[in-house]
Amino acid sequence: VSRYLKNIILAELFVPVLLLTIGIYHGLMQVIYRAGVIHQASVAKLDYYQGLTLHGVINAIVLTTFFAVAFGHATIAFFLKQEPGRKASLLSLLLMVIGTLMAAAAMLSGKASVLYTFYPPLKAHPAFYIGTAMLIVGSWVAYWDWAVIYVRWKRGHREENTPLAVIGTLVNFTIWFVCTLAVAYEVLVLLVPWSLGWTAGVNVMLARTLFWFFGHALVYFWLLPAYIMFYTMLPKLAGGKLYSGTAGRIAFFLFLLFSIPIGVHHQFGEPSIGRGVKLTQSLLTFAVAIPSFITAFTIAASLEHAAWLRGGRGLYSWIWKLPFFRKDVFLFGYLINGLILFIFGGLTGLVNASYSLNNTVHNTSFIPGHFHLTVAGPVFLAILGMSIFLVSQLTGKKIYLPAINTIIPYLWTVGVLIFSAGLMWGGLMGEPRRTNMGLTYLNPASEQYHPYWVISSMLGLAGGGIMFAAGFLYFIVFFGTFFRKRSAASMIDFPVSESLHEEKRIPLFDTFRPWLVVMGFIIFMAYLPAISDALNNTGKKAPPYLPTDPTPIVTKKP
Ligand code: HAS
Ligand code: HEM
Repeated sequence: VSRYLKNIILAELFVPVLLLTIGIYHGLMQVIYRAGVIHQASVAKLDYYQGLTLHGVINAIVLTTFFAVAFGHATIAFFLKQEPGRKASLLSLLLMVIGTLMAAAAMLSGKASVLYTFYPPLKAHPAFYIGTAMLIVGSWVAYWDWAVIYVRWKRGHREENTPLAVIGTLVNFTIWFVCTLAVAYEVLVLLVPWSLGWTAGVNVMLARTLFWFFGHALVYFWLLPAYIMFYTMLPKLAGGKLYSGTAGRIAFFLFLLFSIPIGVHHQFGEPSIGRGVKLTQSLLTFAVAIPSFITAFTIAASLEHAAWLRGGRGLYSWIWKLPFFRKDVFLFGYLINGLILFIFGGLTGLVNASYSLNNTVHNTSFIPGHFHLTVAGPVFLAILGMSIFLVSQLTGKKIYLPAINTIIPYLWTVGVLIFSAGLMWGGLMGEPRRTNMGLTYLNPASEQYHPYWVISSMLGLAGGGIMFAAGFLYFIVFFGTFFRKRSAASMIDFPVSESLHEEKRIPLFDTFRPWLVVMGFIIFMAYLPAISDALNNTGKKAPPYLPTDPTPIVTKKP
């Protein structure tokens, strides 16, 4: 790689990981508040909701977007043997960094405690919305540049299968581009004018519907870089081959079809949207699980094949032949732990998606239980592992504390399993999410005290503490590697999995056009009625709440 691209990618890893220190600190604070260890509205001058906003935005929006762009640059350069344009990659980086700094300033000054979903009627300073929009536009710039590189490459390689990692990257950013159009509209047309005081109010239902058009596709934008690693690198790291490259292509294209038209599954409880739309999108949500099931079987088969090559035998005992703790293939440990967590993350997702079951779990701590098994599972572990891998290769520096690096993903996984088990168990007993329970339900001095949730939230605290410890060790390894002496030349050399079977090029699975047409059609059919409902059925005023109290003010004084 050129020095230029190297520096761009390194900046795109360094900036979000530096901010992640704040994000992880607030994760720990969240479990402390939740478990009722402290009974305060703020700690170190940072308010509870301010901290929760910093936690969600930094971990789930900033880190993931920067990483997807950095990894995309590396993937395009490595697999297509052509570096992204200099001007485009610099412009993309600058927009993302300036946007992030604006949003961070708004959050840190306490003027944007609106959580990472920034639903109105919660209102933030315009800098938060504009900064977020700049972060998104910055990622678009990189995508447009890669699309041009791809089209040029394809002209010269018509009969050649596009590398699977490139298909995955382009599918991912196409989903991202389409879904962010809705949130761009929400932010620029509805929220910014309202936040500047130019308009008196917003259609809350429309804003939420537009947000979730984006919001669930967002989770696949987080997930697909990890999937690219599972298909194109994990089998090689395990010492084998990918069982079926065609299965990978089908999975990525299915994500293109089904990632967006399912956002209403976050709005099952909302009165403005009709039952027909909710049922349709509930069923479509089951469809989006199909590419993940395909992935589960394909990757399991690839791992079993690798283990057999290493001499493993038996129905299950082959598993022990996999290179779990080998320092030279440490990335294997990060990826396999992510997959193990995702078995539970996927199953709990299917619980959420079931229209009627959703009633039981919605807005309870079951939901953060689910999503720490997904976004803080395969997604986060893939980001941690690949960020260390890329930093070490690009800077030509050896990994700092390699033995610690090998155990981080295991420690994190144990933490997440305990943490999420606590949250989900509590959630099934009604424990709410996004609530400072230390001030209310877990404060023995409060009339709202609810001792049923003591044990579950303590489990959350224990697991969260272990996650924090793993995060801390990661920072030591990441920054330790970044700042040590260089010992080799800079390069990018991904471990590339070959396909087990000779694979002929099937044109349908190597072209975007038909898939884009079907994607447009399904989105249109699923969302036209949803948007129309949101426009027509706007409700009356919601009861007022105090930020310190989860019950509406009116119910207190009947
Ligand atoms: Fe979700 C809420 C449904 C996947 C993230 N989800 C959320 C929220 C987040 C999130 C952040 O339908 C909260 C939003 C908020 O703040 O309100 N989710 C699903 C479904 C899936 C799903 C059906 N979610 C994800 C992923 C996420 C994520 C991925 C982040 C990256 N989710 C929902 C619903 C809600 C929701 C409802 C709204 C709830 C509410 O009421 O608010 C599916 O895509 C899951 C499919 C996955 C599988 C698993 C496949 C398993 C694999 C592992 C194989 C293992 C191997 C290892 C091979 C079917 C691939 C073998 C091991 C050896 C040792 C050999
Ligand atoms: C929310 C803990 C790491 C993404 C939360 C909540 C807790 C928590 C307790 C609040 C649940 C609630 O009351 O609703 C932790 C701990 C972590 C950690 C202890 C590690 C030390 C992560 C990571 C990610 C993440 C790595 C993503 C990459 C989120 C998101 C929310 C959240 C998106 C939702 C924020 C909101 O409701 O607005 N976390 N977390 N967390 N966490 Fe984490």
